[in-house]
Amino acid sequence: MSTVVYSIPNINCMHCVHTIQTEVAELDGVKSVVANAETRMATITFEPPASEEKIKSVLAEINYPVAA
Ligand SMILES: [Cu+2]
Repeated sequence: MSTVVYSIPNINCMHCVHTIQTEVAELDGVKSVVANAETRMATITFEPPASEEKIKSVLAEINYPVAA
């Protein structure tokens, strides 16, 4: 099990938080997703077959790319 914390500058309201939490949670292996509109961060806990690469790819697809 791994936990990552990503900075996602596009998060700006509770709708963004909901979208991110719903979409990332659909990935197989993702155990929890907590996004925060104030800090613009998301904390994601996952295990295989989920991976950082897959999570970042979902976030980019839904228009919430992780800050470099
Ligand atoms: Cu929003």
